[in-house]
Amino acid sequence: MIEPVLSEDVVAAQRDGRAIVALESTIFSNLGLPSPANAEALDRCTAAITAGGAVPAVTAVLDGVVRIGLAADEHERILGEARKAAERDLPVAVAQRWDVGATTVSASVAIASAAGVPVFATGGLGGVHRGAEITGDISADLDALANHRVIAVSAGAKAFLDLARTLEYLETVGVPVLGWRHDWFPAFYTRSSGLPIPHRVESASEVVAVFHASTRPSSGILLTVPIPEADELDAQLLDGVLNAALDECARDGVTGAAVTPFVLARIGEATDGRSVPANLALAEHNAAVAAEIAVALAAAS
Ligand code: PSU
Ligand code: MN
Repeated sequence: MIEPVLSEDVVAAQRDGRAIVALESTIFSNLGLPSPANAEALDRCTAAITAGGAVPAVTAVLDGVVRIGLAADEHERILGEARKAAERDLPVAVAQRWDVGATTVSASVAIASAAGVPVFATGGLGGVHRGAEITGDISADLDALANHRVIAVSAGAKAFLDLARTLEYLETVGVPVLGWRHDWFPAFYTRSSGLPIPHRVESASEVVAVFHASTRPSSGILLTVPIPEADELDAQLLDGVLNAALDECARDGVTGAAVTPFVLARIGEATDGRSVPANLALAEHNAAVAAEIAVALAAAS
């Protein structure tokens, strides 16, 4: 079984019963955001968690070792070239001693739960891809939430996915889906996908109460937080960009794990960089909300 190596910060926080928020590393690598916005995203997310009274704990595989909590001078290793590591890739990354494995949401929640860190923040969750009825492409992020005891905070998922099927899938595998002071499932760059959220919550203590009332010993919950209003992008502009990027995938044979990084890169180019500040703003906001949840959870334990 994986045995993540915890940083001194994380060990000390656990000893003292202080709040911790886990982060993934794919979003901060060349697979998630262009340079230098990726470094800014990492700085802003970790600063938001610290300002919220919690300890940030970035997950990654470095030199074949599964880690949670990186030293500041190790952060730059995940900012460059990295191999995408979903949960099922972790054993391979260890056995083959990958230099830098950038953890996705599925890998991160697996690592966080193995390390006893119950709160995790990201930008956007993976989901059921459009056309999954043909390709079968359903992100491992969804099953990971059903199988690891973590509260995952995300701005919903990007609209290049099939968001209605993503919600259906989460329902099937028994993951509670909560909306942070919001009635709609958010679509990452926009506050609403038009799909109603199963359950609205108003406070961190309410999220903690839901977590404590779980029916399964090793399942997580998804807390969706809409992008702040001031940072929201235009839905129509995005629709055109997403459809063009998906057409390009189909034409050029881009499939599987390559789809998400490909579409993310096209969105960045086609929105003339406007998507990048929005992405940073929502990731930072999610990190701040996650810190609030982690503080409430630590106080309740
Ligand atoms: N969505 C984003 N930004 C990202 C990702 C998704 O808006 O960086 C990354 C996350 O790491 C997520 C992964 O866990 O992509 C999902 O990839 P796939 O669709 O291959 O499961
Ligand atoms: Mn996939």
